[in-house]
Amino acid sequence: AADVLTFGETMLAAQLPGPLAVGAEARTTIAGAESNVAIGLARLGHRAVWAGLVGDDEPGRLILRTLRGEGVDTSHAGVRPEAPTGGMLRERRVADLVRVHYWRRHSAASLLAPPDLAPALRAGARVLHLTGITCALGTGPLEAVRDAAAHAHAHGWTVVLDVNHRHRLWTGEEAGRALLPLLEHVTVLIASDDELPVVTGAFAERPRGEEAAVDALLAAGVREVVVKRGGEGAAFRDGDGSRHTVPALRVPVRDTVGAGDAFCAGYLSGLLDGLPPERRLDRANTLGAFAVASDGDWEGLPRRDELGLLAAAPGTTIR
Ligand code: ADP
Ligand code: KDG
Repeated sequence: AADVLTFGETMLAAQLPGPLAVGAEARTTIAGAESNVAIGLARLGHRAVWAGLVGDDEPGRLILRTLRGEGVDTSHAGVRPEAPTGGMLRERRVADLVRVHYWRRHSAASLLAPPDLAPALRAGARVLHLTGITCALGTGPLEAVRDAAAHAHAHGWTVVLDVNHRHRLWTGEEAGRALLPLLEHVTVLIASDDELPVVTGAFAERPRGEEAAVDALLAAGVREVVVKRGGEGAAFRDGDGSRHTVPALRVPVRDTVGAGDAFCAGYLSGLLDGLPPERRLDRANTLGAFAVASDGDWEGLPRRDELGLLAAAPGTTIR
């Protein structure tokens, strides 16, 4: 069986070093939070399955070819001729300000429904990885997430939910309504500190602090809560009362997009390797640092033998 099953929308992505409106040249690649996680895991030698839908088009072929080339299992991915693969464009507007545009409405990925996942769920995995992005794609994808979470929970898999709030896709209230009912199935919840209100239903009331938000999540039955704090690192708490905080690695920042997904891949890798919480956070921070210190979401992620690379002195040439 697989180590990790994940699914969601992967898009054709164009990366522009300047504004589109004046004709900046683009680099084409693929982007998608779940496939970023799958690639991060595959690079570390874990068996990751990505089970999303693409269109029967060139972007779809680029996505499947890239994932296969990275060693991600796509045997449960689907091709849908009736809808196109989604797309996104990222323009570096000024130095460190990046603007994102999506073309994902009515995309092949948004056609996902529970039957699409049945074979992958039957095949089994140790961990199910879910994100809030998939839940935001429509009622079919949300139902697919719900069914997968219930199935995985019932079969004793570890269920990991990364909140990954995308305010371009839905509001915090909408996200809360979709995500709160999932919590009963969630083993590990991963969120940025600013995303916590989405999953505690607190956006409508007075905002709660991080401590109270994590209390609420643990009370809802989540076993572990992992909070990402950007350049500050990350924190962990579980239902048994243990807590850990681990600082981020100090690296030059090139491109922060994808840091959260890399972090998640690192955390899952640590879980699969049976590491204790503090060392899971270490590996998560290490992958997050690789993502921010390199261009692209996933291109710069480490293989297992490269995990120690960031400890080298700045400016080192590896010969
Ligand atoms: P997201 O990308 O989901 O918003 P964060 O910005 O919190 O998530 O970043 C995720 C993780 O990436 C952090 O917890 C940390 O491990 C790493 N990270 C983010 N920013 C930096 C940074 N400036 N330097 C080093 N590591 C970083
Ligand atoms: O986490 C990185 C993602 O933002 C990117 O790969 C595309 O899935 C994506 C999204 O919805 O923004």
